Amino acid sequence: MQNTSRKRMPDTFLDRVDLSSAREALKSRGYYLIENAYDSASCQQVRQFIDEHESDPKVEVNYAGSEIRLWGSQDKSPSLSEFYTTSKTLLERLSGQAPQPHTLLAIRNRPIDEASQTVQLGRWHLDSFFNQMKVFLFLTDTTEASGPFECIPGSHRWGFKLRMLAKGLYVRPADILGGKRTYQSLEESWIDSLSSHGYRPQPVLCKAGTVMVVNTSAIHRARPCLKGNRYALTAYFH
Ligand SMILES: O=C(O)CCC(=O)C(=O)O
Ligand SMILES: [Fe+2]
Repeated sequence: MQNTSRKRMPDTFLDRVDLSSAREALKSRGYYLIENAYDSASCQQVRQFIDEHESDPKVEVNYAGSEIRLWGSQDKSPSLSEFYTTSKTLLERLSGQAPQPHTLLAIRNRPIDEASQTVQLGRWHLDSFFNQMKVFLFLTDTTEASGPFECIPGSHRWGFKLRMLAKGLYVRPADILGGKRTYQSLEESWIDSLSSHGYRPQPVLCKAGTVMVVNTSAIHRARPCLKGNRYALTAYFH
């Protein structure tokens, strides 16, 4: 990642990505990890950026103050802009099509109040029924307790999605009136029952500096953060 104080060439983790392995993992599992994409100094610099912006008027605060979201972060620092552009190039190389820019989210999670059910439940979802790629950069080591990204491998496949659609589990007639799709918030009990059919949620545990490309039409969530801090960037495209 480009350092704002000293000019140097941006890191090119792109050239280390094995595109055919990445495509294969995205097809079979729904996500692909690129370890050591950024060094710890770059991660530290972005964490500092997030902390410095926590009181911005436009910051989104969720889960009883435990989560802050800074949208449009690609316009707020050269290093974040560089990550956004690199993510776009990565998706372009993977799919052969240029994605349309949308936004870069910088997010920080701190431990939730474990007594509160409302901040824990209702997190499982699909971003979209149709395939959609996002690029994450984890800025802290993710652990079982830090609130890792979790997804159900294989749930991004068309066979799975169409079965769920046909069973009325993803979209319901009432969605038209409510303006929200059923798949935008899936019941925990249903997620539990999927495990007995071999579709088990898996946390993505990795080191700070790891990049993840993920198809967010898979069932996924950010597990509630119970311990430590969680900082990440998420690049969105259309
Ligand atoms: O931050 C996360 O781990 C997941 C958030 C999420 O659901 C998303 O970005 O689509
Ligand atoms: Fe999501």
